[in-house]
Amino acid sequence: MRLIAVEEHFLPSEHGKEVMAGYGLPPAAAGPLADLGAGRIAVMDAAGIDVQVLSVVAPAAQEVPRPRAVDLARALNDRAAEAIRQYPGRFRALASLPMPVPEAAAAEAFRAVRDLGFCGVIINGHTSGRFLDSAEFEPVLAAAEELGVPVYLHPTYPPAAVIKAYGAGLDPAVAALLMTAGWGWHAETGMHVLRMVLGGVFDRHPRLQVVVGHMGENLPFSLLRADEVLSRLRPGRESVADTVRSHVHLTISGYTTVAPLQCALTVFGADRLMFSTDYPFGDPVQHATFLQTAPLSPEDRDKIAHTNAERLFNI
Ligand code: GRE
Ligand code: ZN
Repeated sequence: MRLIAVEEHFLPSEHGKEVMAGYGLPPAAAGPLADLGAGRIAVMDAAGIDVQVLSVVAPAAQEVPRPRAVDLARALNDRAAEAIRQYPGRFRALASLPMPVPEAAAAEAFRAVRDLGFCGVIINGHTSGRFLDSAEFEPVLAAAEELGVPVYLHPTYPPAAVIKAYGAGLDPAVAALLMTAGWGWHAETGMHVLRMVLGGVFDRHPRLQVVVGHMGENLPFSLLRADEVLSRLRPGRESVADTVRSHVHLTISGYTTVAPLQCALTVFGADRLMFSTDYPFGDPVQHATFLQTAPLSPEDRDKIAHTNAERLFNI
């Protein structure tokens, strides 16, 4: 069974300090993130992964002061393009974008997809506290829609006000994890998707497709509750749940237990779910074993393993 993993991170060592300034990475991640060579290919082979869709770890170029963000995003994308050339068929990539300069971000999306052959773009949550329903990001969303590629909406570190409010009174190391991979990232990214719906993004961009990781960033569990509360605000219009289910795809990254998988399948269906491992934060063998052993029909397993990604990302 062909296996395509669609949320797989890298970070060239020469850009590590600049991308992660002010944020902490697990120290063990630095080596695997920087490796786009034989070591990464060996990890993929050991897990039976045929293709990694590469993306720079959050926040990539998003919190770098302009205009430097523009050159940084180009350099990061050029590095991914080099890896694709070096290992034909094993890598594809999502473009990192200089979101602080939206016009340049749109231009970089065009360059990455048209000139470098990338299969989508990745946006790491808010940009200095501003979300994708904000008018300033319209050129970026219009570019993705025109190019016919999905926007991977990945979590990032929370806005300063959130860190202050939710971190108060906690050990800083505990607060840092609670507000990110331990819970907050998933709450915030699910909320970001709902902001996009309520802010009219999908009315303005009816062909736009978004991908969220982490088994749907809490959306499968809470979408119908949100629908009941929020659809009342939009009488006569498509329901919030239907809008989400026609514009959002999910990947499993970091979730390797059956209950969330079944919830995602029940609420979103097998045509909108894809495999990913969140490398190097998730273990590729654990994720691949989960996909192989989870209670799925052969048809659904195939869709999740590769056919959905082939269709959505044109791989
Ligand atoms: C992720 O990309 O999802 C991630 C990080 C850092 C730590 C944990 C994690 O970027 O899941
Ligand atoms: Zn990730």
